[in-house]
Amino acid sequence: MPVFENNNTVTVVLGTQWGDEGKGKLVDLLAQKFDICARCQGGNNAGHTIVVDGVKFDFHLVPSGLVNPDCHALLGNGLVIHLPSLFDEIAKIEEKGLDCQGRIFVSDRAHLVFDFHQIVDGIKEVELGRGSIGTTKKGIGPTYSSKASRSGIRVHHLYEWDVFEARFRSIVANRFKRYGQFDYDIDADLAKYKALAEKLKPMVVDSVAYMNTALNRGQAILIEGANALLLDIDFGTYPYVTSSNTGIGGVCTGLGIPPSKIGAVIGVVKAYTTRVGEGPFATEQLNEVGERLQTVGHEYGVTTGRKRRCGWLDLVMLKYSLMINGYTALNLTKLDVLDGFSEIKVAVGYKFHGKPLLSFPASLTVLANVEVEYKTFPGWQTDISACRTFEALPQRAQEYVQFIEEFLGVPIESIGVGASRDAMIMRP
Ligand code: 2SA
Ligand code: GDP
Ligand code: MG
Repeated sequence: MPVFENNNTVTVVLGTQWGDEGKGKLVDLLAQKFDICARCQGGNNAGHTIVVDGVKFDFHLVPSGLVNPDCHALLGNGLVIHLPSLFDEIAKIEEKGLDCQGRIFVSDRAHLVFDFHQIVDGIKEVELGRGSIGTTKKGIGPTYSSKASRSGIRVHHLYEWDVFEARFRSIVANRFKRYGQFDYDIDADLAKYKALAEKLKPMVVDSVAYMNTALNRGQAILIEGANALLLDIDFGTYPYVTSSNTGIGGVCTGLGIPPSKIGAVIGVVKAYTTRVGEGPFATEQLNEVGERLQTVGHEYGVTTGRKRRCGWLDLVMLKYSLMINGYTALNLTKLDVLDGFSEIKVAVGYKFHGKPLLSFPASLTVLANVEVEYKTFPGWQTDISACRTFEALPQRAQEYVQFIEEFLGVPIESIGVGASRDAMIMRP
């Protein structure tokens, strides 16, 4: 798999659908050959599961490349970070035997998520009632709102305590005005952050200098996207999206590297589609097919434990995702989940009021009412979990993969056939 094109570009892994495609597993696998693994957006709404030698790791804020003991991890300026959750996550990873000391770095420009942001996330969801987004309630939207409205608090503010305290008191007072006097101990939180600032200090870096120096030195850098393109604040199914740019644009704005430094862009595609949270989902199967995908694929949220909604693969959506992110290669995951199906469907077109749609619609009213045109494939009904070459796959599975590849015009260079690190077919 040609993961680097030359030493001075970064390799990017992005989610192509609504998340949980298996990005963490690919990042962990690739990271064995990288010096640095960096996250550029999101927060601990993300959940990435990695299984190595029977040990399961759940990553939320920490980049998934950390399982490689020689890999350093960077949380870039585009992230929103809840410090207590970051330290809990590091403690849990270390309990599993991974030494994180001196390997995790945090941008001084990243924004901080506080408990009041998480409380506000919950209140906003209640206010929305039947129109709620189905957020993870991790405070992601309220923190990015603070950032955009210029009242946010960044990591470097922790080391200018007077500025930190003044901004903190002002933002909480503002939230009380808007959402009522919810239960919140400001002084206790300030004391907590004074201690957290000291704990964080050795990890704080100027991430722009860190990234660009590493690039100039020719270090191999892997960027791990969180969430996925259809959850992007601009290009996703707005407003049922997260609050960051989850597509390729977020790589530059979230790390401070120029677009010319982007090399391979690997899109991770689940062999079917899932979504957590609300919002239209054209190929959703509210029937036995959906239930079976959910059960066989163990489709539960890594962060919230919510059941993921399931449906067939949607190539109309993927073409749109490809247009925006420009994938140079694809990783098809969870093909093994389709093993037992006698027939497998793939969306190849949308019609609205009888007319074909030329592109993925912006309007959710349109998306919720499209007629989906499917191509049906006969299932292979064979266990493929032990296959390690493309040729070892049943003919029908090969045809399914080749159809996706030809429809999108992008090579599928790796295929997941199980959750563990080694359950991956690498195509030369
Ligand atoms: P938020 O919390 O403001 O980012 O939620 C806004 C929408 O974004 C969706 N979202 C996700 N979708 C898939 N996976 C995510 N991560 C976890 C996982 C999710 C979980 O890996 O399983 O545990 O539930 C993730 N994070 C955010 C969310 O469902 C809303 O639709
Ligand atoms: P991410 O958010 O994109 O990193 O994906 P998640 O970790 O949230 O969800 C993907 C789930 O599928 C995890 O439980 C993985 O262990 C699992 N997984 C990844 N690839 C495969 C695969 O090829 N086959 C199977 N059966 N499971 C996989
Ligand atoms: Mg996930």
